[in-house]
Amino acid sequence: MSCKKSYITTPIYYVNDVAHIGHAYTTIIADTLARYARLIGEDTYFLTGTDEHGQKIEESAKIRGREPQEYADEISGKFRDLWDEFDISYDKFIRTTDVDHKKGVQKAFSVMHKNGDVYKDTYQGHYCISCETFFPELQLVDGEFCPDCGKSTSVVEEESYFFKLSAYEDRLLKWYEENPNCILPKSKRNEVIRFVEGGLNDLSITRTSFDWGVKLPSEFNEPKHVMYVWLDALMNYITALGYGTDDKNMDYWPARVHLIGKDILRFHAIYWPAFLMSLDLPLPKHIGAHGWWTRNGEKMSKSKGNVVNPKEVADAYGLENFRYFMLREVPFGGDGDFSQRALMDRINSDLGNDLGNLLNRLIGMSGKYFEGRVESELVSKYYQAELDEVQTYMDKLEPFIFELQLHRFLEELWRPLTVANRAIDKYQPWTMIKEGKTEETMALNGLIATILAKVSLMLHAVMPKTTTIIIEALGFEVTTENFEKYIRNNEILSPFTITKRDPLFPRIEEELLVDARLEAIKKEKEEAEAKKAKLKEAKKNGTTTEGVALIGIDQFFQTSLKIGTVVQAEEVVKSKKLLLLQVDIGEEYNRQVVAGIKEWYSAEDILNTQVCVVANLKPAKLMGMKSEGMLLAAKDADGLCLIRPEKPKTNGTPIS
Ligand code: ME8
Repeated sequence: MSCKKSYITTPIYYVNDVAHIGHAYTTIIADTLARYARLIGEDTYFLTGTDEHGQKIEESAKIRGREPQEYADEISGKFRDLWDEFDISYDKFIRTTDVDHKKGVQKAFSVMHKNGDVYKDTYQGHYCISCETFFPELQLVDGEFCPDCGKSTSVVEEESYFFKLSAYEDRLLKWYEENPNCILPKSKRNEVIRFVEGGLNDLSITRTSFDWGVKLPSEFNEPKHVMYVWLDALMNYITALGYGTDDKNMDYWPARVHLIGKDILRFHAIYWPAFLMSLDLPLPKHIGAHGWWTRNGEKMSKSKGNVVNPKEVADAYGLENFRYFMLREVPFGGDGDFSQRALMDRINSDLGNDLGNLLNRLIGMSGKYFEGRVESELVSKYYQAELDEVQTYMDKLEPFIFELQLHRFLEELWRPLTVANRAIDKYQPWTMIKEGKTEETMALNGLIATILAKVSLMLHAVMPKTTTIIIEALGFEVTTENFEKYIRNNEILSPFTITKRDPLFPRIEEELLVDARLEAIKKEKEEAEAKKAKLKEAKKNGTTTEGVALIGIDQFFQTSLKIGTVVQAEEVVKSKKLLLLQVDIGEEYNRQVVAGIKEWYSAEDILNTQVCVVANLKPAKLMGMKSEGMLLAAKDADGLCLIRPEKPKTNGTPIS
């Protein structure tokens, strides 16, 4: 399945949000393919970028009080910075606001029109801004909500140009049939076929309801229309190669693989090939749709606070460990769950025990018995069976990569490591050396080095820096020539002296990322438990949870509480706190109450208002003045307020 030119793409990401683990996943798969293609000597072009037009972006910018271009510049820059930090080996980072891209889209529009595939009409439909897609009424959930994302749709009626998608049904079905691997995994191809067999409507490809998009070519004289964002976006795969401008890199076309998530398969597997047919361009070799990442079994969303930030994971666990984990953990096309436990297990077990330890064992054995020297000349004399076994595994590997079965690729790649670790346990070099079997021991070291060399070369695209360290320790370099030599031609390693080095995968014992959501759940649980314990304690002691003794109803009624009206109020001049009040509580004389409320109420505020009075308190003296009651009040950090009846009540009404 090898071809000379390899053009590999990621989706271009919307600039309405920053990158998360899903974006990183697609990009890392694409980067792995691109690195592998380069290593085996293919002329490779790897494209990624950002999708910056459309109503969704325009609204995101507006909400933040920004101009769309300025906002897009910022978020696009963040994507690019992240990919640079992640060492993503892209050859071009395209932005749909690039002038050349816009020219290319206009050219494509004109060509499709010239070829009779574009016509003008009016459109009425239910539009989901979030998905930038029209949906027929029948597909809406409860007659209103988007079947893809669940958000509310709006009815849009506008003049629009249409693409004759319906005319491509048969040709699309023929393409799927004649190219069983055009959509990977194959199960997804069946879904697409069923969808197309259900019938295709023509596609509205311009909008007049907003203007943040590529304008139509000037010859159309349609200043109100902008291109539909998916037409604009899909074209990036050819405008990046110079379509519509200098055609400079069009010889990379058709793409070897468009990597995407399953959410955007329909656009790539139906609209895109139809557009390409209309443009008389060849169709991509593969469209690879991967599954969805969840976190601890749940969909990731900002509101749940469980979105995995790829940079945080890479910082905590190591970028290349993270790459390995993502590619190894889930079968391509299936959904995957991100859990730190699973990531730690992969690092400690696959990387630490199987790979890292093997290098340590080689360093240890060659250091102890041969001053670090490793020679492979005699490997086949003593360990031909092991070499043969390894070779059968190695021969099967490459197709897994280009069929996007990266989890299988890594699974199979670990078999030679098992052969190596098993050989050490079986032949016991420490015994052999004691028995004077020096040649056999050296050959065993040669076997381990040979297996490590082969595995590291094959693993290089997944873990470039780590494998470079291993390969350099084995005395050679990562080059296409060496790939040919050691993988394709099965040559033996030249003798070399290994140097001691720190373990590549130090053991990880505890979760390194603070999981905000789990922390919140833990805190909630702890609080609930503390509350329960307090209640239990209170029950036992016959108190409230604050330790106040419980009383019976008869005890409560020993307190006489009454509604009263303040009929006279004056400030106690010498006191900062006290007001002197006369309160009518329905008795023949008014009660004098000295109340400590001056900080919050003036005499004027309280005069002629109703209050609640404790009427059977023994009189007391405050600053020499008699007080024959107390007002009910509540005081917290914000200050004090009086407790009053909600509606006017007759003075003296008992409170119960
Ligand atoms: O759709 N799990 O951009 P986008 C796995 N601009 N992958 C995920 C994911 C998740 N939870 N969430 C997102 C667009 N992805 C368009 C593309 S291409 C011409 C235009 C990945 O920013 C996945 O690859 O919404 C998905 O296809 C892509 O991000 C969508 O990115």
